[in-house]
Amino acid sequence: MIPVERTYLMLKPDAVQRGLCGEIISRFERKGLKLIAMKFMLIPKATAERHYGEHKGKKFYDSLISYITSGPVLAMVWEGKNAVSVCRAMMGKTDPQDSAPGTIRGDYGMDLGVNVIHGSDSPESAEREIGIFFKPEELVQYERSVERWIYE
Ligand code: D4T
Repeated sequence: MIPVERTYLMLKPDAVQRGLCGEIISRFERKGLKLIAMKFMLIPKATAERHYGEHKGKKFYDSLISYITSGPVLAMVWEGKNAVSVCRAMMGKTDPQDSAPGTIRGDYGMDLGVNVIHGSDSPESAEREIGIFFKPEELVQYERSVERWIYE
């Protein structure tokens, strides 16, 4: 039985502007996670406010919304065993200054407000966030022949 936890990952405007998307996607591919959806988009302000609703009222909220809507992002859904926690570990801490080398934010980021990537923090958040950015029919169902070399 192939595990199917899903997570929502988003390469933020700084990752797009700096040309880091290919390298970062490669990390998730090489790890063994399965890509099931991808969308290159400018996030409408209302969508950004929905996505970051939990931060409304915090002092960094306005700058967060203006940053995430400042240029295109690459929205993705990845699937795999414990996909949420595996991807969070690969991303590193929220603040790139605290992120270990070898993590995405540790390798590519310098500052908290420009931290390269978003990843869901729980399976429940993942379902919510996937629903904000994708229609159910945009999640692509397919078989990978390599699966038995990734999962025991
Ligand atoms: P995201 O949601 O972008 O993946 O980040 P995290 O899940 O790792 O962290 P978060 O929700 O606590 O923060 C969301 C987003 O806000 C920025 N931020 C955060 C900021 O600019 N200043 C701050 O003080 C904090 C706490 C960074 C990530």
